[in-house]
Amino acid sequence: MRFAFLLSILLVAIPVHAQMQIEKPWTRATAPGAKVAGGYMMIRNAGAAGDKLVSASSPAAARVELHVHVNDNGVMKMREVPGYDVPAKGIFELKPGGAHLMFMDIKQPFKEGENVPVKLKFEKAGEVNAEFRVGGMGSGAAPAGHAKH
Ligand SMILES: [Cu+2]
Repeated sequence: MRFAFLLSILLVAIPVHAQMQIEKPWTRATAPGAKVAGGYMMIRNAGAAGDKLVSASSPAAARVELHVHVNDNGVMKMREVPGYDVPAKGIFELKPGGAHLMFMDIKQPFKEGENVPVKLKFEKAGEVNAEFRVGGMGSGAAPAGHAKH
């Protein structure tokens, strides 16, 4: 009984946010008039339980969708999905040609060198903020000198 009580205090005291790390969040500069942009990152789950990214939002876009690329008879297409599973002690990677955030109806062009703030919402870890570094137009990897978040 007493042990159970102590355990419950310990569980409450552990900050869950620290278990979810967002590494190298980045996006690309957009052409004038472009309305969408992709967002990429590495989600690292240091926790002992699996978690799921269920939504994302940003003041820079009307909404942010979670997309994957699927091969539809040899044609790569984007699909919206309800979430990304991040395994316990594991990673989930968003990268060009794979899973990505989709900034929809961006309010102004993304400019290289700027940061785009994004609020990520996980099923268990709750909200985690990340700054997506804007790389060059058409770049295929995270911009160099990227700060770790
Ligand atoms: Cu997309």
